[in-house]
Amino acid sequence: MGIGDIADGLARQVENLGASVSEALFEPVIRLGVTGLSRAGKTVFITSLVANLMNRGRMPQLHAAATGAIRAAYLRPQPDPTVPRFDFESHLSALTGPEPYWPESTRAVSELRLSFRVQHGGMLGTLRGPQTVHLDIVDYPGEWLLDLGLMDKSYEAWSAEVLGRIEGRPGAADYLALASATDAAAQLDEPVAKRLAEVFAAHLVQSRESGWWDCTPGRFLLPGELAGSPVLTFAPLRRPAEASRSSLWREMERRFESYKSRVIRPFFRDHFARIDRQVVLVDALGAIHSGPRAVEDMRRAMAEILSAFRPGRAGWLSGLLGGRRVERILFAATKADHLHHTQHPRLTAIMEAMLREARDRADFAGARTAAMSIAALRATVEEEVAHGGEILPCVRGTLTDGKRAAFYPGELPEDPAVILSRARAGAERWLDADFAAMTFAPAKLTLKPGEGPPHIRLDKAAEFLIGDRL
Ligand SMILES: Nc1nc2c(ncn2[C@@H]2O[C@H](COP(=O)(O)OP(=O)(O)OP(=O)(O)O)[C@@H](O)[C@H]2O)c(=O)[nH]1
Ligand SMILES: [Mg+2]
Repeated sequence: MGIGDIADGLARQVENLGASVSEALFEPVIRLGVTGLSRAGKTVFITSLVANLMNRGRMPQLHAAATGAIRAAYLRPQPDPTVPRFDFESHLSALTGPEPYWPESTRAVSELRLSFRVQHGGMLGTLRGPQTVHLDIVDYPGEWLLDLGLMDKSYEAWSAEVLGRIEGRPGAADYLALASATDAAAQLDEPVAKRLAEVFAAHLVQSRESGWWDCTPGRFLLPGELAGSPVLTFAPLRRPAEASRSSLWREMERRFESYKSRVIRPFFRDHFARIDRQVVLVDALGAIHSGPRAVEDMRRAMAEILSAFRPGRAGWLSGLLGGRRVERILFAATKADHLHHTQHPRLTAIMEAMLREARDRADFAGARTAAMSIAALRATVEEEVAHGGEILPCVRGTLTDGKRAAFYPGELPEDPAVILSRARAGAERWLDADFAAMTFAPAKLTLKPGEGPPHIRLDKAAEFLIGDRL
């Protein structure tokens, strides 16, 4: 290597350093957390949001897009090189290709950086010149957020609570039978521990599939590379009168504590602690379809999620947050394209009522919150169908088998209390109506230049989440 090469290398290093320093000093970064339980619509939301921010023809409600202040938006390398990148390109081509399909399920944290070139009008804007604003989008499973509730519980308290709560839920009978046949005071026998964890995890998975939310520990549902490790090989047991150091009970207790310190805590430290804005996606229509118990459960989960964002919560969390806090939280009911627009205000009203209750329940103050109903990718068109002398407001789309069909999901009540009070009363079924669910395939699209994929109120959601920072 010659002197020239070295000098060149040095210059480049300094250049890089210079770039990162100026970036840190002058280029604001918004960290937007996107979460929701599995299948809530996170991947579709991020993909469509980014596509619509890059091609802003369908974003009139995003002020900075409507005024033309956003001159350009482009993908840039993300700041955290060890976090998987959100695979935007593959997801977009799945959704907008010639044979569109929904993206595969994603099971971990991922991240994507979108950078904006912003130039405001007026004298101040002209004086300031163009600015760069970075939007770091962090996608993480809502299941991990709910784990926060475990942090201030001992293994004993958690066990008692879970064993008391799960009776009657799918797969719980098997687990409860196994747990009561197990001697927790006996010496640890690994196959016994493994069997307990497996049957308990199977119950969690089944409960989750039938619409229950509080299915913690979250990694039992999404184990990733931790599958089979001791930190996931525990389950709730009744406390025995006495337990020696080498007993099953003590070992379960140690594993529960490791789960807290080695799984939950690092997630909050590495990902959660740096979020400024948060959107929580909720498949509210899916829950309504599943019935009152799923709705009640969803309402409780919303309170629990909010309490994760409550300033001045548990000491260890405040320590991690170091005075930072999330400024805005949006609860969005996804897949609103399953409903004719005449019913959207009702869905929004249900979300708003739930959010109000969740705020009260979590004694939440601080961040601005909002509730909306949206569709990140509109898969249907509206249609009025005559049926038995009535006109039904339907939506029409392509089913997963390729056939086209019109669909009437049922009528949401005008007063959200009708849904919520029945849910709170622990009813098995809705009183006089049932709400059907249907899965549509994404529609085939022909996008004009400058247009992102069709959506419902994604621009309004973006305005609430990041509009003030652009
Ligand atoms: N009609 C319609 N369906 C949607 C929309 N968004 C999501 N879906 C449906 O919901 C499913 C789940 O969406 P994803 O975006 O993959 O959900 P996710 O939260 O990323 O799910 P996981 O990765 O499994 O946690 C999709 O396969 C679609 O069937 C939407 O805007 N409209
Ligand atoms: Mg996903």
